[in-house]
Amino acid sequence: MTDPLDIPLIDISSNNDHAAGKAMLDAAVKFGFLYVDSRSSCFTQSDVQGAFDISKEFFHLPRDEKSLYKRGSDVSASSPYFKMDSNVSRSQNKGWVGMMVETLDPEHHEINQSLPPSLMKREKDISNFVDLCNRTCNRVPSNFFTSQHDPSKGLTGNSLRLLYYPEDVTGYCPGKDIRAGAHSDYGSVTLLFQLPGQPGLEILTPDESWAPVPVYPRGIQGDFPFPPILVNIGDMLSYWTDGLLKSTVHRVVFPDSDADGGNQRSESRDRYSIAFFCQPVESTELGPIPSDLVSSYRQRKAEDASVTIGYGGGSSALNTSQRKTITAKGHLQARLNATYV
Ligand SMILES: O=C(O)CCC(=O)C(=O)O
Repeated sequence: MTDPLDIPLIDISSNNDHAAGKAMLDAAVKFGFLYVDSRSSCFTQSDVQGAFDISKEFFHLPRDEKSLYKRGSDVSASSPYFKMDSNVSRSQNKGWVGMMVETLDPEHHEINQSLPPSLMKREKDISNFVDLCNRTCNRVPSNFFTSQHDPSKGLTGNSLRLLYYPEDVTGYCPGKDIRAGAHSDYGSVTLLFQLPGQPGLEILTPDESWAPVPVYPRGIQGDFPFPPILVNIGDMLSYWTDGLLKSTVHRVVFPDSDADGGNQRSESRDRYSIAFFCQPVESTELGPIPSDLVSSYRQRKAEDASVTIGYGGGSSALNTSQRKTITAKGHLQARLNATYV
C-alpha cells in the first residue's frame, strides 16, 4: 500500500495570515486536500461530539424506521410520521440510504424535506452545526468565493450528510468491497469530520495508486479537541480555476487494523463521518475566474483535451475552447442524475 501523503495541517485562526492562505493554495493545487487544525476552528469539542451523537442515535434506530426516509421511499398516509410532512412524496424523499444502494457518495440536494423525528428534536443543534460549517467554508481567502456562496443571492444547495458504515454487513467482503466508491465531490469544498480510530478514506494519487488519508495528519502529535477537519476541493473550484485546484478522486475502504497512518490503530470497524458539502448559489456560472495564476495554468495545461473535471458519472471534459459554461445547478444535477440510477 502507498504511504499516507504529507497533507498539511493548517491553522485558520487568523483572518490575515498570508502564510496560511499560501499553504492552503499549495495544498489545493498539489493534493486537493488539506487538514484544518481543529484548535483553530470555530467548532468546540461538544459541537462535533454532539453532531456524532445525533448521527449515532439516528443510525441505531430500527431499520424499518430509517427505511421510511430512504431515497425513493414513500412516506405513506398510514405511517406515524406522515403528519410531520404530508408533502413528502416518493420522488422528493432523498433521505436515508442503505449500504450498497448507491454507486457513490454525493450530497442529497433536496432542501424542503422534513427531518425524521429523532433528528427533528435536534433541529436546533443541527442548524447550529450547519452555521459553523458555513462559517468555516467562508474562511476560504477570496472575495470571489464568499460572494458566490452568499445565500442572500439565491439557493445554494449546501448539504450536510451524516454517514455510517457499519462493521457488519451481510455478504460484505472487506478485501474486495469498498464502502464508498471512487468519486470526486461535486460542490466547491467539502468539510469532513471523522472520529479517532475510524480511518478508511483514500485518495487517488497522480501515479494512480490509492494513498490512505489518516484521521490525524501523518507524524503530527497534538492535543486536539477533535480530529482535524479534512477539507477537500470539489469540482466547482476546479472549474473556476481551469483544473489548477484539484478535485481529487477519493473513496472509503474497510480499513486494515493498522491503516491509520501509523498514528493510531483502528479500534472500531464501524465508521461514522460527517460531510458538509459547500455549494455556490445555483445560478453561478462555472467559467474560469479572472486570475493571472489561472490563466497561466490554462495556457500550460487546460487545452489538453484529456483533462476532465470530476470523476464518475456526470463529469465533463475541461477543454476550454469546446466547453459550454454550465451553472452550479446544472453540474450538480448532471452528477446526481448519473449517481442515482
Ligand atoms: O465517509 C467518508 O469519510 C467520505 C464520504 C465522502 O467521500 C462523500 O460523502 O463524498
